[in-house]
Amino acid sequence: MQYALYYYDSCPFCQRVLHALPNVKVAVEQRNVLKNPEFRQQQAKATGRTTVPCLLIQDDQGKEQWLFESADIIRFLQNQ
Ligand SMILES: N[C@@H](CCC(=O)N[C@@H](CS)C(=O)NCC(=O)O)C(=O)O
Repeated sequence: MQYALYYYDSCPFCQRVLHALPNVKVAVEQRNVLKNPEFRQQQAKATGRTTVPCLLIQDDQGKEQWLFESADIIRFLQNQ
């Protein structure tokens, strides 16, 4: 599995997730959607939304799942 967090720095909900990352057991790539508009476009194309934080979960077959809501993202990552 691979994980990528779509976020930007001034978003307080993103900060909540970012602060939780050091305490989870999986590696999460950080994708700043303001510094890299390509990430924002990817998320918008796949989900129809630009809301952050958003976690991209990719399984070993490349199948994608996108998860919104900071509390749900933190809970999900803590269970991995
Ligand atoms: N309830 C959501 C709130 C997320 C939220 O409001 N994010 C704001 C940034 S702080 C946002 O992306 N707003 C723009 C949009 O929804 O397109 C969470 O906890 O993740």
